[in-house]
Amino acid sequence: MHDFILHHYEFSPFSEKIRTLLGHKNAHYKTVNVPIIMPKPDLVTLTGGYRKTPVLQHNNHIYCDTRLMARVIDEQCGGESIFPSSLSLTTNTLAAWADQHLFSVAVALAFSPAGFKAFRQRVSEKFVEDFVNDRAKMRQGGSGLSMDANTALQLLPIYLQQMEQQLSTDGSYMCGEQISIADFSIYHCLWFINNNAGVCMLLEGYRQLNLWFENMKAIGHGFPTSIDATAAIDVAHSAPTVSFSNSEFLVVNGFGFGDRVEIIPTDYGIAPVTGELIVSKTDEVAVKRMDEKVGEVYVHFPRVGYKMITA
Ligand SMILES: N[C@@H](CCC(=O)N[C@@H](CS)C(=O)NCC(=O)O)C(=O)O
Repeated sequence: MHDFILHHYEFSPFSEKIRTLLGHKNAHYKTVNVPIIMPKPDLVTLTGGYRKTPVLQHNNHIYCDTRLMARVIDEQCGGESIFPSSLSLTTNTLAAWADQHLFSVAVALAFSPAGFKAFRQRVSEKFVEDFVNDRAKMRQGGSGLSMDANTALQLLPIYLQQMEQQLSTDGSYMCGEQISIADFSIYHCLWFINNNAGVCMLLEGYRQLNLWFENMKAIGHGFPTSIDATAAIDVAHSAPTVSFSNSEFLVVNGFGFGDRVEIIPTDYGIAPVTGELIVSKTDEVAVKRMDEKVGEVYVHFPRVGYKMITA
């Protein structure tokens, strides 16, 4: 039992990455269903502004971005690490490529004529309109997720073919015989494509890759129990406060312990989170913030994909 609370929604690919990782670790955890579009008042109360999905909560610690969440889960759940040291650069780089680039391909396919038609058939017209407006707003001022459908249709078979070749000659997983973060990051993108009846056929015909996909799917989601957002907020509120020290604090770009800062995603959904900088490591920062509803919370981010400015 690790007391994790995953704030997610079912059809979110990045949530699927984390659900599958929790499944791989045989974890028992709680889940809170978050709205698919803004407003998300309960989630934003916890994060202080970050609106993306998923968010991982551990008592009064709030982890934004699956890049960091995956490391936290891997460390706290134990078992064989999905971050093998001997393949550190290979697995992390491949995962980052999938989370950014391959995800953009998957999103572009979801918005392609065939993908969008299939999506429309599953939801109401009103939801389609609200969803499109919400995602357009989320992209404003950002740089990510701008690929067009033709580019995606051109790129996908190249990548699938490369995966097929590698899996046919070099072990059951993306980086060899051991499952790694690269598998989870590639999986959620292909899962998203596979879930869309208008584009799922693009994944057909790659024997080894389909085997790998079925193995990843068979991992499942572990042991989730659903709770409501109020219960999650209560968990944060009733957790004891933590006193942080600057003994392992890394000064980067002149930002010191206790400075008031804003942390902002650099790709899309660029809402800032403001607080007092209390954790600064190689690829993790966290701010302390106070909220009437949740009390004192510590909001953590990876460094990759985020920038920090003085508040
Ligand atoms: N870099 C983020 C990306 C997360 C992301 O883009 N999630 C999508 C859903 S899968 C999202 O936030 N969409 C808008 C929303 O849910 O509000 C991560 O790794 O967690």
